[in-house]
Amino acid sequence: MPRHCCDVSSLVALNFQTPGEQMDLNQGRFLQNGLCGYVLKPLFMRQPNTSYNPENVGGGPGHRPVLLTIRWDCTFNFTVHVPDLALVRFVVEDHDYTSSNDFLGQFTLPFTSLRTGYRHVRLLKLDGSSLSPASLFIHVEVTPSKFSAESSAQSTVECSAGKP
Ligand SMILES: [Ca+2]
Repeated sequence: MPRHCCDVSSLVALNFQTPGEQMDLNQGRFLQNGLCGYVLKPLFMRQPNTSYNPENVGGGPGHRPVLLTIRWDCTFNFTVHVPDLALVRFVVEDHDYTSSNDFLGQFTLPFTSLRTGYRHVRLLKLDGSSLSPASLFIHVEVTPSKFSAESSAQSTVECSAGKP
């Protein structure tokens, strides 16, 4: 098969019978295009001789680190290295001391679809159906990252002392 035929598309096998994180990520990826099943790769991945390397967090094509700050009960800081490819997944689990942390709801969306400011994140059940009226009320902030290749802290969580 000529090389140019292989560059046209990528096929991914996914078991659509099993709900879970992989299905959530898949649906989140295609959310930005109305779940039509087609999303164009970013330009840095479509160039014939791209040197993009997903394991290179120190630079390269598509690498433009930003700091994602989510405020809820706590403040969560994440360094996002390649925003054009990143997905953000909110997961809510119960938390008790007598059983495991059971899944309650989730919502996954592309980082590029995330809007800043105060937002309601509507939660979905394990099967992808709505968990209405359950939602998260959060504050989203995106700022240029001070990340450097030598820096080890890529994500942090800060909670106020004395909160109930
Ligand atoms: Ca539990």
